[in-house]
Amino acid sequence: MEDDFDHTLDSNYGSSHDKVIVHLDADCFYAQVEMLKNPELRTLPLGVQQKNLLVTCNYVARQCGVKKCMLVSDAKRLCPSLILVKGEDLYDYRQMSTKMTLLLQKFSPLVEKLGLDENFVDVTQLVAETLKSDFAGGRNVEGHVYGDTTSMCDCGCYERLCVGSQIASEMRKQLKEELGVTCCAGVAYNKLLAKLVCSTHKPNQQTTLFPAGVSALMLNLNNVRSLPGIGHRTSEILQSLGISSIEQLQNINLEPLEQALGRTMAERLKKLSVGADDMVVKPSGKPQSIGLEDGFRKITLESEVKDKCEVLLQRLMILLVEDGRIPGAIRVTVRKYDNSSRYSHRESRQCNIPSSLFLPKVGTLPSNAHDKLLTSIMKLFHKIIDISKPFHLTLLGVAFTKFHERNTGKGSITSFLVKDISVQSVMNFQNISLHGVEAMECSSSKNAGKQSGSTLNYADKSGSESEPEPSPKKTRADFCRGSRKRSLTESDKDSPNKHRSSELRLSTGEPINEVDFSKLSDGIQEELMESCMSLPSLTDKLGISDNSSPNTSMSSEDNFQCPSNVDPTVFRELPQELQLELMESWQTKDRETLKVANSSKCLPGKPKQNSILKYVISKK
Ligand code: DCP
Ligand code: MG
Ligand code: MG
Repeated sequence: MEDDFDHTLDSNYGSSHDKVIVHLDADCFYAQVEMLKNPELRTLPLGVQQKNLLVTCNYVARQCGVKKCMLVSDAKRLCPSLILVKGEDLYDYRQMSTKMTLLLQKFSPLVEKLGLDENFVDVTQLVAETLKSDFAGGRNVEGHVYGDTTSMCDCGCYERLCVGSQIASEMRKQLKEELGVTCCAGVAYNKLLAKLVCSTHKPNQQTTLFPAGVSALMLNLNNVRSLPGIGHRTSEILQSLGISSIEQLQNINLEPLEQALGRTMAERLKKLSVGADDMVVKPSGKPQSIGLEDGFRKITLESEVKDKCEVLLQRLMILLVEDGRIPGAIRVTVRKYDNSSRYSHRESRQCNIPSSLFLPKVGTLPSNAHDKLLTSIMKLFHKIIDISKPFHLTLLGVAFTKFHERNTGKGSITSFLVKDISVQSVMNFQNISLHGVEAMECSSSKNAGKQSGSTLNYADKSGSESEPEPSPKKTRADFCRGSRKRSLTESDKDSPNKHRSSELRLSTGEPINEVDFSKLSDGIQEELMESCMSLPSLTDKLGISDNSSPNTSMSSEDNFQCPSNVDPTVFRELPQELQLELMESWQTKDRETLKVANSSKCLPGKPKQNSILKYVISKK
């Protein structure tokens, strides 16, 4: 039976033991965060509720038979003393999630987040470094070992996985000490196995899987749905082929599977069924879309749609500000009630939105951005739903997509213009009323439009989301002995923006006396302009409204002013925004010069390093 499968593949495909992957999953995550916020809850049975569903509960409650994803009413029946907290506002869970991922990035730059409470960490490099050093603990396993350890592989994976288990233990220790969070960990040579073995000892424990235990682990899975990426559709197709168990999947020929699911899917499923997985740990980047959805029984009126969308939009703005990027499009999703079909039918439309809506003041939006966005949302809604006919919706979703970064990186020209870009803070939005926001599903998809089940990725079955993370700042932890150097972080690496700004610097060398803006490369011109437009401080100073109407007073010949140390001809050529900033810097500089006139450190009129002034200062 394996012939069909193997002839297309390298037999080693996805099953080499070279890597060491740690998978971490926080215990009763939302409940843990709630218990950290209110430690008195620790010893009491606690459930976290979204609408009428118990999304999770602590392990005290689990001892009473309460389970995740139960109806609240059932949970209460099982455990009348169950304390319920509302879990609709994901803010604290996200914050903790981000901190967990950041902490893990100290061990390896290869950290992939899955949902809010799980991370894969590829520690292959750290293991290799450890084994290369005079590390003596190479054959001690931390925590549990899954299955058989009598037969050993001779490729060196035993030592590698042992060291992996020690790293996992150190990770869990640090998560507990620094964040107060307990986690389970799974250690194996691929992602699939690390994830699967992680949940074999819960809570707050870890398990290592050696090759000899793989077969037992796979055969002990309840059914094919335990494999990542198998949703209800795929499992129904498999069911129609008479497959529900892993063993059946292992034994079926590739051909019928291929006919039913296509070649790629069929091959991947066959591999997964025997524990083979070649997916790499992909460092989590920012998601392609950020969205919120709200499900309900019935909405039939346009006014209800508008109200729901308004609430969704308000919440979405918080996420957007947290993310920091500027979206280029907005998408609306609806689910229409369909009596005839067992499965929900979603429909989406999206349209582009102007960046200018998101440019002003950091941490806030122009007052009419919300209204404009809501108008776009309703237009999209009307494209999907003909309101002249009766309609029945069971879900509404709003998402931002087509993101681009604000040009605020170190290498960006922006850094010449603004010394301190404030970190956008969600705190500015905390006074938004969350009242009426119920059990919103947060979707943050890397693969907008693709439904889970149609691809075989590690889709998060919990329905939570993947989060954008800032680059790691700290060096890799010294988990055992000897200090280890971390490989380059993203911010260490050269970026296109850095190249661009150095292009500008290199072409000038010493501060030049004349720069003709129009002679700068298109890219740099664009970047300068964009920087001006996207800088909150500057746009504020310029009084740019959301339609970006320029302040015309500076261009008036009558009012023409120019910093004394700048060539007037050059100055005139510059865009008004730059003129304004130069004026401002000049005036500030003058004030500073006055203040520190007696200081020998200060060269009056000399622009600061990295100041845009140095490009336009005339030699006098
Ligand atoms: N979650 C959710 N909706 C679901 C399932 C989960 O909102 N249908 C949330 C609540 C969980 C969190 O996601 O706390 C993480 O999901 P897990 O499946 O990892 O469950 P827990 O971490 O709560 O429990 P465990 O200790 O079993 O990992
Ligand atoms: Mg968990
Ligand atoms: Mg989880």
